[in-house]
Amino acid sequence: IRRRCPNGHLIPPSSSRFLFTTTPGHRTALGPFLRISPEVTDALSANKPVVALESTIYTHGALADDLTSHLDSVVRSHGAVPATCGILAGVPTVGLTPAEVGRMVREGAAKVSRRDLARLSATSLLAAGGGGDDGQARAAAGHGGTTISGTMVLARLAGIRVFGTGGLGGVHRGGERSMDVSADLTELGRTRVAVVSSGCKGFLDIARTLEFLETQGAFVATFAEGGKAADFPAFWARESGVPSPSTVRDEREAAAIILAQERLGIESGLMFANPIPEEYAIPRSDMEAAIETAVREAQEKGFTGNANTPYILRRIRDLTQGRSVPANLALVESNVARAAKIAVELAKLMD
Ligand code: PSU
Ligand code: MN
Repeated sequence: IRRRCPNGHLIPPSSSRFLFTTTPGHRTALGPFLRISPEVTDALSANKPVVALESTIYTHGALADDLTSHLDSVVRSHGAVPATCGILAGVPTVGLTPAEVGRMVREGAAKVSRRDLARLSATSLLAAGGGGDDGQARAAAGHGGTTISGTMVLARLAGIRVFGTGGLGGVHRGGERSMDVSADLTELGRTRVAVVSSGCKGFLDIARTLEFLETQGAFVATFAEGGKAADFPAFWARESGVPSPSTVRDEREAAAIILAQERLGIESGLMFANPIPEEYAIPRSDMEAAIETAVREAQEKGFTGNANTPYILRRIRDLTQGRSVPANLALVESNVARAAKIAVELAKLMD
């Protein structure tokens, strides 16, 4: 049930609507909590295709925030509605505008995975609780760029089934000792959203990443012509030396798998890997020196926890600027287009 919030207290001046969660057995309104833009609200209630997009790629990744409007238009050009997710001044939001993302980047944002969502969103409850100092609570409310994990949680809550992005987090090299395993992987084990990415970057341990996803019960497939066998892609490279557990030939097949998963009531997520367009691909060996430098420096400088990946991403980008940036842009655009096409096919199958 989606309604306008009856309590004027927290509604921002815009006409944005809020979601009342509809978890079975929990039907009472939890309050004005998740803000969903009017365009996304309308698309969802009319069963039109919607594609979730993440905000960590702008706040802590290697992409510039001026790409937001471009990715939005890529989604639209394929007949779907874009829904960038993140936390804006303490309000978990689905359907951030490019200007809002720009504000988050300018003013600074925390990196938000599943574990961080509640803390950043809690400020709105303090303001609503009465008796508190509203202005103070609002001033303390921070921005959050949601990772794949954080974005999946928000997308699932809003009812969005498909999400397009760049690279998936994974098991880090040496992860069997450090236990640095991205929360993206456990999220795929528990949250039914289909993620389209170019696999994961070669600074990760791709073989262990796939082992972990298998244990988590996350479906993994790679787009391959004719559905032939293929590697799970390594971001800039189409080959990783690690075979993908399965392949799909086109968006329609991917959509059917997403729908079957839903009909079966399986709550885990799905990972559709989309190899980088051939003409932009960079051989693994060309990136290896930069990767090794970045991973070594991160270790020497003590970048652990959620600071590790952002350091490595930016360092690799700086060390390989000329080559990696155009490749990064091309693959994100290709993934987002693919996600939109999947969402369109899914809407047709559900009609
Ligand atoms: N890998 C990339 N680009 C990215 C990320 C990973 O090639 O932008 C970001 C994504 O938001 C991903 C997050 O969800 O990093 C994973 O971070 P961690 O390894 O700390 O879980
Ligand atoms: Mn980590």
